[in-house]
Amino acid sequence: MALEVAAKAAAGAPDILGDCPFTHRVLLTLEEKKVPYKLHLINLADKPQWFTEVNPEGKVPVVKFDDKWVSDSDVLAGILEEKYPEPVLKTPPEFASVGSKIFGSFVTFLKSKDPSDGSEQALLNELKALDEHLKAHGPYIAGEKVTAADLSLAPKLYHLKVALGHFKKWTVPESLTHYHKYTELLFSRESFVKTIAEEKHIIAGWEPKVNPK
Ligand SMILES: N[C@@H](CCC(=O)N[C@@H](CS)C(=O)NCC(=O)O)C(=O)O
Repeated sequence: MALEVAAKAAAGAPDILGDCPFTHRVLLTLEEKKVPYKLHLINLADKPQWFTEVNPEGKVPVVKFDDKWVSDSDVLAGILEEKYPEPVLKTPPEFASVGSKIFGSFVTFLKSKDPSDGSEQALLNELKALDEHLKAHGPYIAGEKVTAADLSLAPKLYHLKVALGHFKKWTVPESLTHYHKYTELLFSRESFVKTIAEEKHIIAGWEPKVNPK
């Protein structure tokens, strides 16, 4: 039976899958494990009553297991690994936190209006560290096979590419060749292509955070 998944709908387009990187991570995990699922698209600007009743925190993603809705993409990735062990996606513990500071650095730089506040350099340092890691261990974070750490990072790196390209005309330096090979591999996976939000929805999602009224 298909698992029920509540996912973010696109801002201003409630019938289209939206731009939440945490929802995307869960969908990637389901796709990689070939678990059938049924999407409930949630308009976060006007949450349906059933959704806030089963999930008072009001965040997506949530997935229904045995009549209970469970939130948080970290928790969900862990449960999916236990319930659907094939293919194994668990990242070896020594690699589990690789790249984990990139999203925070990206958001700080994206929102920054002060070119001398060091936020660009802080992001570059994190991207270079990932590039070095991939050079030593790649092509994926834990080697030849995709694991949970890659599926967590892929949507965030896609947001980085789309949002920094749009709002700052900024791109990751060409010199980070292992990083670029890695994102090409991730973004061309069947699971990713099937679950990706449109660029215009990613941009619309970031707009109020980059240019608050
Ligand atoms: N730690 C959570 C974060 C989930 C999260 O922040 N989701 C956002 C959308 S990307 C959300 O639902 N925000 C609630 C809102 O905008 O009302 C996870 O990993 O699942």
